[in-house]
Parts: sequence; structure tokens; C-alpha cells
Amino acid sequence: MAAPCYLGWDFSTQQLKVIAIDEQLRVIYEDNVHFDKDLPEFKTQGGVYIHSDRLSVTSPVLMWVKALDMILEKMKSSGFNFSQVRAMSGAGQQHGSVYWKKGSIQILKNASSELPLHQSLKGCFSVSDSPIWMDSSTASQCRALEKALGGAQHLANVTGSRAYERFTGNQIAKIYSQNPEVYKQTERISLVSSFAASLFLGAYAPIDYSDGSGMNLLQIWEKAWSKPCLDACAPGLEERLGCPVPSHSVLGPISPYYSQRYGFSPDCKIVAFTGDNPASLAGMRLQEGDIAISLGTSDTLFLWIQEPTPALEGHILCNPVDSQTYMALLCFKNGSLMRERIRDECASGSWDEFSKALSSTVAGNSGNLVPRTRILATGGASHNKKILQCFFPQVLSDVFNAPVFTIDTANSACLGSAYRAIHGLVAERNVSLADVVKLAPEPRLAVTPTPGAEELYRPLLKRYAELEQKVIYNPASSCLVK
Ligand code: 5FX
Repeated sequence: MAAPCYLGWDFSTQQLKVIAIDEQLRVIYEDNVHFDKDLPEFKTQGGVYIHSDRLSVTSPVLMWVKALDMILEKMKSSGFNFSQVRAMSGAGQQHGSVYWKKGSIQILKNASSELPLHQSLKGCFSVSDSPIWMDSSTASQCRALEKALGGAQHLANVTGSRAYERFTGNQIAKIYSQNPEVYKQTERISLVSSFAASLFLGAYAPIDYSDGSGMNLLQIWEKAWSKPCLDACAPGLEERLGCPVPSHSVLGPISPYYSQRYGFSPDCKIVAFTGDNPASLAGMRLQEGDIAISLGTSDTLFLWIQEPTPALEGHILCNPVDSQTYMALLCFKNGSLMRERIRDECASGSWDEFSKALSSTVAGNSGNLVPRTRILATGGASHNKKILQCFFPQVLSDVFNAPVFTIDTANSACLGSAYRAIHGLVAERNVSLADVVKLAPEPRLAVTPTPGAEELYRPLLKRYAELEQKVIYNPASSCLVK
């Protein structure tokens, strides 16, 4: 009998990735499908469409299904033994939503194993272009939601975040208000994560608490939908969302489609899928007191937190690996775009030049601060790994005055999903994720703070916060401030 293994998927903005790990947590297989390159028929840029208003950003839902067909075929041709997979879980870009047309559940359940899945599912979506996290077209829906809930802080107290344009409740409200007929034809609304789990389950998969916290709809303390939020967004929303579940839940066995077409064992279990940032928290094996920084299409900073106090900036999500605790998240939508612009303007478009310029600059940058500009509508692929390996750790270490450890973060959401698949099988027996992953390689110490950095940066941090406020309320203000 083949040795057991576990799969982790990541339905991210630009590509679909998969990792298989064995019982010793060694990566035994990795693959990906790049949407722009491998599925050019969809004509996406960076996996997305930016619409003419520059605010609406969507991705074609069938592209995600076709990417799944393609990656499974790639695995099959490379001889991957599907029968050894005991369990799988996955991650999806957060906040994005998928709209299933009435009657689709039957098609999903009975898809013929003779056909690739995208052929069976092509008529299943009432909205063919799914709004995703880069969308910022729902300002009016956000205002309405905050008003209905008695203000931004009150909404944050209930759901973990004030109203954000990319958050799913506001996206659903926009679809309902612009196209009530389409909403009426929709029997189920999934997040990208629960949509992906549904494809494997052959049934509508529930939304997990952690990714569900990115919707402005879930009461993060009670872990139930907030009726006032649902009512403020669209009628009949609760039945379209289904009941949220703990992130470690085993949802059921894999659909017979995959056993018949690829040879998966009918016992292979599907563990609830979650958001990419929550899955990265698992992949980075974050513990209380750690701060993780991930440079993806968006830059995110997140930490494990016991007793959060929701604020007007940032997000509190249910913790994906421990249902008693929480996760705080900051997301900089324009992170890589800003870095790339500075690279192009100041380093002739070369990361090596960028790196040299940065390492020749004294810590503290002689008191010059470059605050973020507030919002840019798009991001793009970046050389994140290089940035992480070359110079970023030292800057982080100096600014935060803390040692910086690195792991191969490029696939942390995928790896975290594979860890979560194992954890899902034992979580009911009160085994923690930390117990499950203790065999995994330890993060490597990259750098420690430069002596004197704390004295340099402490006063700058205060000024940075003040400047950030200024830029937030006046985005047109200058970029380099002395
Ligand atoms: C988090 O709130 C975000 O919007 C992004 O980091 C997406 O999850 C990227 F996929």
C-alpha cells in the first residue's frame, strides 16, 4: 500500500497551487497553474479583470474550475498516486465571492467523470465574473452598512472590521442592488475558499469561521451570522450562505467524480478550506507573540491574538487553528505595486540595484520617511522571494527591533492547507496544530536588529503614524516627507 499523503491547495489571485506532504511533513509534490500564462483564453492580467471604472475588479469563475481540471491532469501525467491522499484542505484569496445558480447543486453532485469539471459546471454561475479582494467599488454599500449598524466602530465590534469595500457583504449588497434578478436566481453564495472546497466535495461546502470573518457579516464572538448585517446587505442572505463551521471541520469524503476520474480513495476527507492569510498563519506555524509578514499580491501582516479589541483600522478574524482565539490582520493592497514603482523609478527596474541602494542606505534613512499612498487599484506579481531573501529582513528587524526568522513563505498558504488537512483528522481529539506540525523544519533566524536601531526608529515610528493619518485623510499630499 502506498504511503499516505495530504494535499494543500491555494486558489490565489494569479495562480492555483498544490502541495503534497507525507506523514513526516516533507513536501513530496508541488505544482501550479498560472492563470494568465496557462489559461490565456480568459485574457486576465494578473488573474483579474480591471473594469473601466478602475474600481471594479473581478475574475472569471470558470477559469478557476478549468485551472483545477488542468492541474489534476498535470498531476496525473506526472504519475502522482492519488490513491495515497488521505485528506486535503485548501486556501482561497479572501473576500471574493461565487454565485451558484438555482439547481447547480444537482449538477455539482452528478458531474460526469467522463468530462472535465468546467464543462459540466459551465452553466452553474449566475455571476460569471466573481468580485475579488482588489475591488473597491462598494463605497456606498459600506456607508449604508455602517449606518445600519450604528457606526463604523459598532460594526467593527460585531464583525471584527469596519466596512471595507472588498469585504463580501458589501459586494453582495452591490450585486443585489444593481441586479436583483441575478441575486434572485442565486441559490448559494460561496467564498473562493468554500467554492473550491465545494468542487471537491460535490456539494456546497460551508464557509469556515476564519474566512467568514472577512465578510462584514459574521459575529466573530458568537460565530454566527449577524442578522442586522445580513438584513442591511440583501434579503434572504442567510439561506444563501449556509451555516458557518469551525475551520478544522471535516466536511465529508471526496466526491465520487475524483475517485472515478483520477483514482482518489473514496475515503479521502475534505477539511474545510479557509482564506489565504489564515492558511498562511498555519503554514508559518505562528505562535502567540510572533508577527508574520507576507509579501504576496497584497502585503499582509498578521498575528495570533487572545483578546482582541477591534479598531477602525485593520481586521480581527477568528483564528483558523484554534477556535478559542483570534488573528489580527493588516492588509496593504498596494504593497508590491509601490515597491515595483520605486524599483522602476529609482533602480532602473532591477531588484539587484534596488537591493544595493537599500543596503547602502544608513538605518533610519537619515530621518526621511516615505508614507504609503493610500489606495491603488491593482497589484501585480512581484519578486517577493528575492525581496525577502535579500534585504527585507534587516529593515524589518531594525524597525520592529526584533529578530526576524524566515521560512520559504512563497507557498505558506498551500503548505498551511496541507498541515490543516492533517490537523482536521485529529482536531476533534483536542490535538493542536502545533502538535501536528512539530516535525516540520524550524523557521531560520535571518537577522537580528542593528545596534542602535531602536533609538533611531522609535521616534520615527511616531512620526510615521502621524504622517499616515495625514495621507489617509488627504491622499493627494506629498510622498516624501522630511
Ligand atoms: C486580505 O484581507 C486580502 O484582501 C488579501 O490579502 C487577499 O486575501 C489576497 F488574496
